[in-house]
Amino acid sequence: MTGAPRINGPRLLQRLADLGRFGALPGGGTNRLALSDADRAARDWTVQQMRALDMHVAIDAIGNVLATCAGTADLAPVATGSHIDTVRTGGLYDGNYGVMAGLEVVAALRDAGVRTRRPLQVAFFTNEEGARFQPDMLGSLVHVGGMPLADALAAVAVDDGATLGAELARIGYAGTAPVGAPRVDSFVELHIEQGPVLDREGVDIGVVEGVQGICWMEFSFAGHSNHAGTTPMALRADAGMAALRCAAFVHELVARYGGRQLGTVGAVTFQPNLINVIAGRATMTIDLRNTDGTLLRAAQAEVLAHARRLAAEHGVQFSHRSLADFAPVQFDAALVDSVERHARAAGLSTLRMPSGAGHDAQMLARVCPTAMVFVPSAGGLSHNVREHTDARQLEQGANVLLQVMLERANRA
Ligand code: HGY
Ligand code: MN
Ligand code: MN
Repeated sequence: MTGAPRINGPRLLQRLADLGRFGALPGGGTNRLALSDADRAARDWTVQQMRALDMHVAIDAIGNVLATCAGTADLAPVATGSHIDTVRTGGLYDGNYGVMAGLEVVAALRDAGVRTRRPLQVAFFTNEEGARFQPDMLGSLVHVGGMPLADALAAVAVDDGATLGAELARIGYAGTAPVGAPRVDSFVELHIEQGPVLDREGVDIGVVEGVQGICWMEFSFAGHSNHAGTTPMALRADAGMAALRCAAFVHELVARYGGRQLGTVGAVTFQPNLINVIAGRATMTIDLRNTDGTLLRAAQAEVLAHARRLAAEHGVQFSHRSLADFAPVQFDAALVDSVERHARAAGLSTLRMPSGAGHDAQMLARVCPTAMVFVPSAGGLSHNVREHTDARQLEQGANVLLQVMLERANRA
């Protein structure tokens, strides 16, 4: 053994910069939608990195990539990882950091001549973001048996109408490894916080105790487009107005619920979307989140009921579909304690907190002991090209991941 294993910070940063080339935006940031050409290139490069570390790489039927380095015993692996797809206005770190740090853990252990008892696995999961296909965390959801493979392959891209299955085949990632019942001992995901808490409090490590519930819906209103100047208000079937008043209701509901209730209307489309034409159709997305599953359900029911009332008032048809529906998740207490213990042993400040963002870890928690490690996001920015985390913080987080995985992989 050549000394205690330590993360090689410059090597981790170099991998993150190299990965950032795929889908790089001119002014900085990343646009790497799931199963796009940029995603294919990033996948190919990451698989190359995995193979260069002598890891066995398996690609499953939903395109998840699972790289494993053997342990001294043939036991279920201790896994880590995240995603390398991004939103259109992504940064360098969301998801990418967890995958590159996982590879750095493997490289650091190899440098130190350390072979763990249990195998170590580094994964990246398909379509975590949900920006192109829904639901989000689709690949890890299929991985753990939470969504039938056929349903996932039939998912339709919001940008160009391609099916997920066709896109997987097109980029060469329609793998053969089975999905639904993974052999995994535990899962620890390292991720940037993507929120303001750690940065504002000046805390080094977020000890994540769970993930809040997520409810994504698409609402559609269908009325009649007509002339904006000649159609009396009482004779209108204005789909656009119904949608906008529904968005205003979401804003009012969140203020009324307070606490940890969140509500976002991220996308609204009108047809024909012209200044002097009453909108005949309006489609909108609604993202509701809460750490309390009961309150989240109540918020969802209120928003749906109000949308129906608005549709009746405006004389328009209303329809909706669920795009994602995940209950809040609690992580494994012992593994969460391990994250806190190793962070403090390294002299780092810690804060226990829930995750505001969805993560693949919330899916792995269905099948094995799971925890997450957060590092600060400068200014709380994420899903934004200016997303940033200091090099020192990135290295600190990776060292905590290394120690947690090492302890877990070598336990009796
Ligand atoms: O939406 C989310 O929380 C995640 O980034 N997919
Ligand atoms: Mn992420
Ligand atoms: Mn994200």
